[in-house]
Amino acid sequence: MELELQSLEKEARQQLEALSDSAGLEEFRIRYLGRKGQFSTILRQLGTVTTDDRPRLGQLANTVKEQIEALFAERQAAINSSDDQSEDFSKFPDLTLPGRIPVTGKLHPVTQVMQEVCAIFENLGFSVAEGPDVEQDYYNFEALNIPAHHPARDMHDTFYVSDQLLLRTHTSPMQARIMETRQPPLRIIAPGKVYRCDSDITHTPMFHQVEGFLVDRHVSFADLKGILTVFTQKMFERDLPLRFRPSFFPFTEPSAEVDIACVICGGSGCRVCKRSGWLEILGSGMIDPEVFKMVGYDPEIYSGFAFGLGIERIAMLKYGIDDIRLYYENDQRFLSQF
Ligand code: 2NM
Repeated sequence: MELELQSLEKEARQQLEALSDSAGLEEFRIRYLGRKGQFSTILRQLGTVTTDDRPRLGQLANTVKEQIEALFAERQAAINSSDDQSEDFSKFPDLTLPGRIPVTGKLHPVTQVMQEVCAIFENLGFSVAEGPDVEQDYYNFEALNIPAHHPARDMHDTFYVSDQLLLRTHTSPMQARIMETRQPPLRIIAPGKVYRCDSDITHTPMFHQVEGFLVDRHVSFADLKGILTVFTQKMFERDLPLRFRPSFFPFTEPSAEVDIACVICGGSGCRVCKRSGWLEILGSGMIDPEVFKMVGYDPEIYSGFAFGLGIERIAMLKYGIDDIRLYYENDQRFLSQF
């Protein structure tokens, strides 16, 4: 039995050395130290040895068992702490992973196109003027030759803040304010938000405009054609055919709407241009002498032209966007494309 104990001790020490994980530890514990383990089995055999040998062998067996238990505890501590260490390592960042690309913000497509339009006119010598969104009835209508009850007010149904205060329906009130306070020669563009009671796939109650005007001595319709031709060529990045189509605005006479050959079909007719081959991109005209009289300019000395364009519409034509409401839904799948 003494020999048996010695070989068991040797075997257990070797096994302990070889242990490397907690599953192995548990297997070891059951096999040697458990209630039905090898040491318990030997201790149970003590009953079969002579009463003389029993105390010595019993003590020996207990000492060996205690030593193995101590070694086991040591091994267990070592393995658990190395397990902990590998867990700690897993908390470190994996330096082999590809980096995260930070999401950088960018300007809304409407803002981008607005800045592009302004840049083209600035390069043609125009200055930028911004004014209030809440405007007086006088500057929005009266000063622009649209008196109360004039039928042209129908096209500009808007949101009233009070009897004489409203959300501007175009940015031309700014032009009237400038003409009132400054003398020609003037080349000004007024970008900004405008408001109309309108809402469907081609109209939102708020949209963006850039309106511009040029006043000097001897300004003619040829100057208007020249400036607007250069603008459309720069904006659409090619030499598109243009059409000046007679129209009406209360503040210009004569007036013309400017069409470009359809950017989708090239002029042969499609769904976008409603089979006409042309797309309307802006309104324009020679400033009406009545507007000059309202702001105190002598129409015998000065003449000028003015124009207005809708930014959302220009951007739709430029990028082939088919529903104006997409601009204002804040959907990243749409916005991230620009
Ligand atoms: C348009 C079309 C035609 C326009 C007129 C003026 C002002 F104040 F000078 F008279 N500003 N903008 C104008 C002229 C705007 O938008 C379609």
